[in-house]
Amino acid sequence: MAVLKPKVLRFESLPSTNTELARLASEGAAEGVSIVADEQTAGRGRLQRAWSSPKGAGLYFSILLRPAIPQNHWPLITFMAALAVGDALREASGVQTDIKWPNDLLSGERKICGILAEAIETPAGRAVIVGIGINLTQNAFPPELANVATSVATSTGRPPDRERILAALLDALSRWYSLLDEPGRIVDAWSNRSSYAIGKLVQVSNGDDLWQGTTAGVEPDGALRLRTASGEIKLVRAGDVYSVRPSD
Ligand code: BT5
Repeated sequence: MAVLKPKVLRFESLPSTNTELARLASEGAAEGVSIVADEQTAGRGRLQRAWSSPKGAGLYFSILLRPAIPQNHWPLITFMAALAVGDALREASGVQTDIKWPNDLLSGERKICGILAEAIETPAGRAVIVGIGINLTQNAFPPELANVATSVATSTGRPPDRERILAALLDALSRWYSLLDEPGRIVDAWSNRSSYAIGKLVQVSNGDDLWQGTTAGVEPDGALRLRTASGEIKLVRAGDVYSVRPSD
């Protein structure tokens, strides 16, 4: 069982907490070293997308992990982080969340948190940087996020307490990380908390292909099972999932 001892470094402003932590990891930083920044000037999502990170409006956090699990289970690191964020938001601010495969937390069907797990090579071996962006307020969001994003302040109607959420997140990450070598427990817990795991009509795009189907659970390695209209099961390992209303 892996024991995680987070150690938090704080910055006023960084291009990206993931990028800075990757730099520290390449210089030999230990597992558990974490970064929090008040703002990011080049916050990133997947596929070089931008993560809006205005000053004071979010918890912009990254943690360095060196998991001793088989490579094919590494997608479960994103699952374990999503479980930890869900716990932290519930415990520290009373926000209930849904998980959208593979890396989003939703509140009221809008994105409140995104997770970016990036594997890197370091002198001490392969490592992963898990970046977590939680929206605390949304006053400074760009207009294009108005209909897709939400924040702790909007969900609760109260000013969010960043330090309390951070403390709860560190505790929850330590708890879930210790279960990473029991993939079945991570997948079961994730499936219980995700309305996207089973029976959801969705479209999945992975750049080249667009599929429509009904979700049919996740594989032990985190791949999403999609049942298409012809009854075929496709395994989705990367892509974006969109909920579809039956009349669409
Ligand atoms: C993600 O990517 O959701 C991963 C986001 C990870 C951000 C954290 S913050 C700390 C660490 N340092 C970094 O540089 N990154 C990590 P993806 O699934 O690709 O979603 C990106 C999309 O979400 C964008 O294209 C926008 O549509 C939308 N988006 C951007 N900023 C957002 C925000 N603050 N809240 C909600 N949605 C946002």
